[in-house]
Amino acid sequence: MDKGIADGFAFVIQNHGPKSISREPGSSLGYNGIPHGVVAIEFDNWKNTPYNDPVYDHVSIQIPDTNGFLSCEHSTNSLGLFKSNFKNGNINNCKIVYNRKDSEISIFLTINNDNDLPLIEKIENCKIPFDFPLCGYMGFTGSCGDLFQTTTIYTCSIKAKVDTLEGIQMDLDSLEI
Ligand SMILES: [Ca+2]
Repeated sequence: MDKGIADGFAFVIQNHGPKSISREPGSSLGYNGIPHGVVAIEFDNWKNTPYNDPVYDHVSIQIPDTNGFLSCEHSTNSLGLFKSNFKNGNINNCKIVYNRKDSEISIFLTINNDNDLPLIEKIENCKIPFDFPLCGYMGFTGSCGDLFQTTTIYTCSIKAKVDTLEGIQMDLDSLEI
């Protein structure tokens, strides 16, 4: 991601359709309100009071509301988050691991700061209160409002142990964020 101002992007899993995206600009990060949602991992670098965003840039695990719509709301729909420095103009690397057996998600984000050793930011073993569906759509969404920035996804690879259904591992490599 470049050092532009707002708003961020998300890695989204949903069961609505291959072209499903939020129609709200800016704060929705392109996913807020998508029906039949499963989970969104948001990389959010703009504080939006209506969604109770924390005051700092963050990575958060967001689940749908009670009607199944993916939600940016943090007070009711965030399972966990961590403060992040991903908006640095460098290529950073992220790994997201979902373990079906324990219904847990972990996120490992390697931040490549100039002139510094890589910084590892993470949240581990965050409990998901439902089983992931056995099929769905994965993709990236993003949005801007009046302020702009550029996010580039260089590579994304997914590894899944679909034979046992005990674990699904997703590796998202080399995200320029
Ligand atoms: Ca925001």
